[in-house]
Amino acid sequence: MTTIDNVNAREILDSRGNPTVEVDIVLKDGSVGTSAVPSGASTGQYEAVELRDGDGNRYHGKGVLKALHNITEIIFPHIKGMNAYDQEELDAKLIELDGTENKSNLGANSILAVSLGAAKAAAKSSKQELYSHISRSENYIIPVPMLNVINGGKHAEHSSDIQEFMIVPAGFKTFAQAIRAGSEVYQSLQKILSGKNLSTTVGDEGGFAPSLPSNEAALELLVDAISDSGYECGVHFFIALDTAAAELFDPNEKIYKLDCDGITISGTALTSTYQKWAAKYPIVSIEDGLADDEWDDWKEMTHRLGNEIQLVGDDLLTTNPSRIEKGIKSKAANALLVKPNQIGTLTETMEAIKLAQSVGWGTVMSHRSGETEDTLISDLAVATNTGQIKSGAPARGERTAKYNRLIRIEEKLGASCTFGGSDVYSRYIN
Ligand code: 2PG
Ligand code: MG
Repeated sequence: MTTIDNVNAREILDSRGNPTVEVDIVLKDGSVGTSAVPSGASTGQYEAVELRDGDGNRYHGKGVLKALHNITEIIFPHIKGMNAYDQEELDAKLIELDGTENKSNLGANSILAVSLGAAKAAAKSSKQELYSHISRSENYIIPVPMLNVINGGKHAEHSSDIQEFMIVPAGFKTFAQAIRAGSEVYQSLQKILSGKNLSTTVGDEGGFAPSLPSNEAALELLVDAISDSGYECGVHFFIALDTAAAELFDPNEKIYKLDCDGITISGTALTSTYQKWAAKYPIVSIEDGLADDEWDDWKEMTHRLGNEIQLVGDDLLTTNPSRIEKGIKSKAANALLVKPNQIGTLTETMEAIKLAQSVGWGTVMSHRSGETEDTLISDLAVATNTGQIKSGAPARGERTAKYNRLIRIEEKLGASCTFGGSDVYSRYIN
């Protein structure tokens, strides 16, 4: 048993240049675990609350000094002396101290930094890799990366309505080969865009953000970039989308605005659009294809497309076990996007993953659009066998940090791990 002895908390910058929380958890034996919290832009309305100061004189109101104060003055006195190895007991204490459903009292950013920092400190203290501290296994699965190479929606102005166009290199034997191929396609895409006089500047997640005549034009570009790199669609590479549909939805009119296509469209018609695209392009996964309160439309979409396509709930489910239960019961979605900061503790995140996996749903570990250099999600994906991870483009340090960590984990584990590969999508690809 090693107990928590001290806590340091500081404001650092995330990848968008906004402040965020970083914490050091110091144990009695001197081990230190440092954890930094990411931040979303297309934030779901049911996510746990990210506490911001609202003081216009600092960081345009986005400072996190209150969150730091909550860590050092409110949380620390209650967790000093607690066993860092007992993650569940620590997380239960954090939840109790906050006392709200959505962690609005102390802030999910304060709580998560402590929860994850303690896990890292305990791993250090026991001289284990973080993934094996979180979960021991005989055969770990290295997740398939979903590489977001065209950024739109809230992550890039004047680009596609659909937030993320991802290439999925599932048809490879190892993670390292998959990343290499993904990087090659990313570079080919840049050349194609330059050749067409389209912008090669990038969005928040490192993908290109060209102004395109339609959303479908982005799918054409992906197919071209894959074949220009010498790979085959449907064999080496598949395609995944994150529509982030809540951002396009007008709840009064019950319609989705696709500005790039110049149309407004119902949930049923949007589902038909996905069906049409899936017949033409190797799409294996669509995230937040519909808005987060539209349960009936989600049920319809899952009924119509759920045998052919992984339908991932992000804003719909917010890594929240009670919303996941609802999704399972009502047969809305068939996969979970996992973002630790949507729920606020490691224990609850793992509970959400377990719940989804217990009914055979797919699971995708996820970064946020505002990221830090922290690579915990890579270890967590391996520890919990999510089989898939999205961490943006194979470019920009905060994105590649997660992929590079997985390259190192794969190397270290050697024969004790396998790459998720196309098995992950076996029910969707012939
Ligand atoms: C998403 C995420 C991450 P954000 O919608 O899945 O890609 O974006 O962090 O802005 O919510
Ligand atoms: Mg999403």
